Amino acid sequence: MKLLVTGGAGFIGSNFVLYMLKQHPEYQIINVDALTYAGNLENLKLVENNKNHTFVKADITDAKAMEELIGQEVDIVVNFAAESHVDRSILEPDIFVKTNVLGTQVLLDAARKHNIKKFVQISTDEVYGTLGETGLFSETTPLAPNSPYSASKAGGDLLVRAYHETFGLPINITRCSNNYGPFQFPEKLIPLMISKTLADEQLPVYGDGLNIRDWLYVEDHCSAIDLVIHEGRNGEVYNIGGNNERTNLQIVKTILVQLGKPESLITHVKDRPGHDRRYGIDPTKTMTELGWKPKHSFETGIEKTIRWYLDNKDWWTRIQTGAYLDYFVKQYGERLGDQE
Ligand code: NAD
Ligand code: TDX
Repeated sequence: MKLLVTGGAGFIGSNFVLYMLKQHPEYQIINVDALTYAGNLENLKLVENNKNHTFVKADITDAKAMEELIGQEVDIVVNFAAESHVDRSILEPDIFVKTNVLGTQVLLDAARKHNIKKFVQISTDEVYGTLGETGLFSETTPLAPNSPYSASKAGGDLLVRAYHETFGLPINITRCSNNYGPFQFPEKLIPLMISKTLADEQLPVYGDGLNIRDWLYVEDHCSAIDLVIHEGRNGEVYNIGGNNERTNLQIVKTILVQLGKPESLITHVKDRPGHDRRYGIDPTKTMTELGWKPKHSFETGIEKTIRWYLDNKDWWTRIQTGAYLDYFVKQYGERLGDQE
């Protein structure tokens, strides 16, 4: 089996490559990534010398490059490549449309041309918009994205659906809740708060901190995708989540307790525009149809994650330089001067 994994130097993509080469050592993986600010080859050190892993630096919007790669007898395309950070999409929506919509369409065309066996689109629960205090997102919840990021992901999903309906391309779409774990770029809530807590810096909590996210340890997301690849029914969408809803304040306080730091580090800052209040995934279909079950509770997952960031300080301190710092000032400079 030959897989083309896009975005495999990013957070979930690199975890997935490592997971698949462990679960299926005989599979061949072509890993294509443009190495944007979020792509980091250090994540793939463990498989650097693995003959079944080939890394290619290329952009998924490059039609010629994608056709050449998929033309190498690829069986399955798993598309992780994306611009993934909501705050960045508010500052710079255009690159989100380019990568998440156009990039997906370029891949779909190449996949169609070479008659691949399946195209798996890695999407997100954010395409469903926001929930009130009750209810959960199911696969039939209407799409109602609220940020340029989630709108661009929904656009990608709709193209995947259309290529299935119009051209008969075999596809699955997965929609997972918030992931956390090793190799997550320290702009996202959990690694950002861990790194700032360790530096005794202010912890910027948006608004009242009572927005709710549904958290899943990244390895459990990878095991679900593995099942979708092998067992997913053609044309179907699968929601992935572990029923671990927490407010942002609960997350931050958990990190503070585990690192033995005071709550006085918490700083409420101006809210994210269009900030979705609550996400919650109903994973029943993935669990009953595919037999998927997450291995980690939030408690075991967060403990493992904090341990990883403690043990791999070099990894994230190296990231905290150059382009990342420029972005950091643009994103937080104003907010930290505008405390509530
Ligand atoms: P990430 O930002 O860590 O990684 C994205 C990767 O894609 C990076 O390695 C980057 O270099 C690469 N990339 C970006 N633009 C590219 C392009 N034009 N061509 C080729 N490569 C490109 O993101 P992540 O958190 O690992 O998310 C991976 C996927 O999972 C995304 O599609 C995201 O929408 C989805 N998702 C993420 C979460 C989450 O909580 N992080 C939850 C559900 C779904
Ligand atoms: O500094 C912060 N302070 C804060 O209060 C940051 C970075 C975030 N937050 C809040 C905003 C959200 O309510 O924490 C919550 C989580 O924020 P992010 O880590 O930015 O994630 P989110 O916006 O929920 O989106 C994530 O989950 C779904 C991923 O980034 C997406 O790629 C994925 O699709």
